Amino acid sequence: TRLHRLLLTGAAGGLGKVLRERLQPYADVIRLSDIGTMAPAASAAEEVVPCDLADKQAVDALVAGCDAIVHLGGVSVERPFEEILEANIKGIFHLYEAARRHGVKRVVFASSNHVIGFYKQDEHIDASAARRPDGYYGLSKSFGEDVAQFYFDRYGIETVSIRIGSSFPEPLNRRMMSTWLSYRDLTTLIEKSLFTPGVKHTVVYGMSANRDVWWDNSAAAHLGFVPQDSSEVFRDKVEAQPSVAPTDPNAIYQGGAFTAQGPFGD
Ligand code: NAI
Ligand code: 15L
Repeated sequence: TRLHRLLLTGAAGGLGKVLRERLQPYADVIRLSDIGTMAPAASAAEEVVPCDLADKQAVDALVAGCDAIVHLGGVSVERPFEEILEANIKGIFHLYEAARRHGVKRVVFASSNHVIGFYKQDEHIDASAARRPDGYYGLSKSFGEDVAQFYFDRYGIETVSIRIGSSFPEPLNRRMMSTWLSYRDLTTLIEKSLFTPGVKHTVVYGMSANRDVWWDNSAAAHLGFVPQDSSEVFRDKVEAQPSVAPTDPNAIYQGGAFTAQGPFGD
């Protein structure tokens, strides 16, 4: 299956740069957007459209003419609330309002494990577990998931909210042995999220086939996502790192260090 025009927000970011290449086969044109610097369009199959997600009118114009959206744009770490409010909270509202106005029927939302970050690492949860956001960032993603549910219930816009674990070239620490999502598996999961019919609002955990996982994806089985990679191949390298104290949030909580960041001096 193939789209005419796919919007990718957050295109200048770590995952956006990877997906700029890897999502190309799924659309005639990929519209790339970010507030940060992007490489110029490499061919007629790319459109580069700078946009601040906090600017409602700009987002409305950005979404016009697109068939589907992969929404990665926003603040991706814990930051003062006011920054998160503009990019993530207002940003996702503007995006869905534009989707409604322009008839976009499918969104893939980069949610985060930080919506459930206060569960402990010895707890096993599925998508129906009550959310336990671990900071302003996690709260904004939790709001984003609610926005996605609302726009489905009210307007029939379908979303897959992917609670991404840790998507980097390799797991960077012991916690990420459980949360790691390879770029290959991320790409497959986004493809499934774009093209599986009838997803309504589906919540799925974005993790590879790692040995010790905390999350159960059976509620998202209809996506047919079968991860191919595993953090296990990096185990020796990660375990050569200094050990983590049992009192360190990185050893206790699913959200790791995010649970102990902030409140930024106010
Ligand atoms: P990133 O920080 O590298 O990319 C995010 C992009 O959003 C940046 O290029 C930034 O300039 C852009 N952005 C920020 N504020 C903006 C605004 N007001 N208007 C327009 N663009 C704005 O993050 P990364 O790692 O590429 O993550 C992409 C998405 O996936 C983010 O939404 C992040 O929260 C989510 N995610 C990523 C995980 C990972 O392991 N990489 C884990 C969980 C979630
Ligand atoms: C996230 O949500 C962040 O965007 C990413 O930078 C990582 O820190 C990741 O979570 C993680 O929990 O490892």
